[in-house]
Amino acid sequence: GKLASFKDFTVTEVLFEDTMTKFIALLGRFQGREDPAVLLLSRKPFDKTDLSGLVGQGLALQRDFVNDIYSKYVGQPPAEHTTITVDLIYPATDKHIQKYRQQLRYMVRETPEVYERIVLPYIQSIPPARLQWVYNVLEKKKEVERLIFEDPDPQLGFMLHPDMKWDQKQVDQLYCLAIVHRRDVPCLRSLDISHLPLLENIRDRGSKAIWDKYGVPQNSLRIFVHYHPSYWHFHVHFIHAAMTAPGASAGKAILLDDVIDNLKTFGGDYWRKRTLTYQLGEADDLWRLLAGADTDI
Ligand code: M7G
Repeated sequence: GKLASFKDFTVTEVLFEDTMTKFIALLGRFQGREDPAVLLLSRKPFDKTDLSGLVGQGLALQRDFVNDIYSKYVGQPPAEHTTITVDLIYPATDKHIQKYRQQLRYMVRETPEVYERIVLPYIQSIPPARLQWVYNVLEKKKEVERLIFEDPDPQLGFMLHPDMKWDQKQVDQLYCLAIVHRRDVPCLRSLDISHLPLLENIRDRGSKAIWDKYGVPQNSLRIFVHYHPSYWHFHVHFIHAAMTAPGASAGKAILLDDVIDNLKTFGGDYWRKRTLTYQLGEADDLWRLLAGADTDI
């Protein structure tokens, strides 16, 4: 890809840092520009395809201590092992800044009534421009060369790409995203029995495409949707079962198998009738709407 540098970038705030996963989110500005930018930096996992390069000749060592059979060093690996992943969101909206800022999380119980009265109008008020990247993908204006699989059917079809979170280097970090062609399904709540063929198609043909391309079998895939998602156009996450991702946790992820099985077992209106419990950050607009509303959540 293209090389660039952020030399005119000034950091104004550390939004979030996770020392365990080696991830930092920064807020800042480019010189002479009004709009804020969000920069996400993460360290890459060790490159297991070049282990000898990692610990061989190139690794400069400084000894910290030795005690009997135990010793510790500070190591400087060769440059190709120290690259980081950088995601830039520019211009960043308040929503992006809120999403990455360290904040308290609350659990919300969303009844169907709360969904209809508060959440649905909120979803409908989101400017369509937020989904521009999704439409760019569906219209083949972006990420064309990254396409893994497409079923072009307007009702049952979807496109499968590597998720932005995955650098496609190691299959045990696999993260792919299926985006449906139809534009009338914002989320889990919109699903009824008529969507079963769509859901099963995504599960079966998505898994098959991942097997064909990456050799990862379906029983090594954690396939789920988010409720709430960040983007209200129906999509499905495919990640390697070996991975622990924050987005795969309770209060956020619902397995696609459960989405399907509940429709089959309990009826087509299952996801419309249920109370759904999930987490929201206190900086989220929706949290403020729900917390301020005259209702039990
Ligand atoms: P989500 O469940 O709406 O929200 O998932 P989340 O971001 O809170 O998980 C959207 C998914 O789309 C995430 O896994 C993102 O990493 C991914 N994603 C976001 N953008 C802007 C892009 C993009 O431009 N390209 C691709 N391939 N994936 C993206």
